[in-house]
Amino acid sequence: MPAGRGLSEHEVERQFRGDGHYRRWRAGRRLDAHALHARLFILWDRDRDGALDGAEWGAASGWWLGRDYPRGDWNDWDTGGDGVIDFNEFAQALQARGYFRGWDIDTDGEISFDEWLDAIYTAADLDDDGELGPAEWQEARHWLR
Ligand SMILES: [Ca+2]
Ligand SMILES: [Ca+2]
Ligand SMILES: [Ca+2]
Ligand SMILES: [Ca+2]
Repeated sequence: MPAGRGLSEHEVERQFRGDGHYRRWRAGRRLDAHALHARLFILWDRDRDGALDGAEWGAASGWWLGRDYPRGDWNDWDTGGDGVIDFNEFAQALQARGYFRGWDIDTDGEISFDEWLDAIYTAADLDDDGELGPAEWQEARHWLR
């Protein structure tokens, strides 16, 4: 990346097209709402124990929901009240926030590569200046693993 400027969406697209990221999200199927929720759950569940604790939820929700989706309180997510967020609670909370609808711009029920890239880029561009600086890019790579 040239000094003093960040990555444009086109440059980010070049990084991701072909590196298998989007394919992993699709997992051989359509990237529909269930597949999106399933992939996000894996990415939010940093210790991979099958549930989100408060620290995992706090860190991941800030980046993934950003300014576009209301996060709400822990109790809105852990509706069962057992102290962790399981997959069903997670999927319900995202659905209540219109998360999939926000990604599925053409409303055809699945997330295309371009829609996926748009959503990732919007989340990653923390200062909303239309490009990804080194710190923004590093954080995006962290959340996408
Ligand atoms: Ca966990
Ligand atoms: Ca729970
Ligand atoms: Ca779509
Ligand atoms: Ca930026």
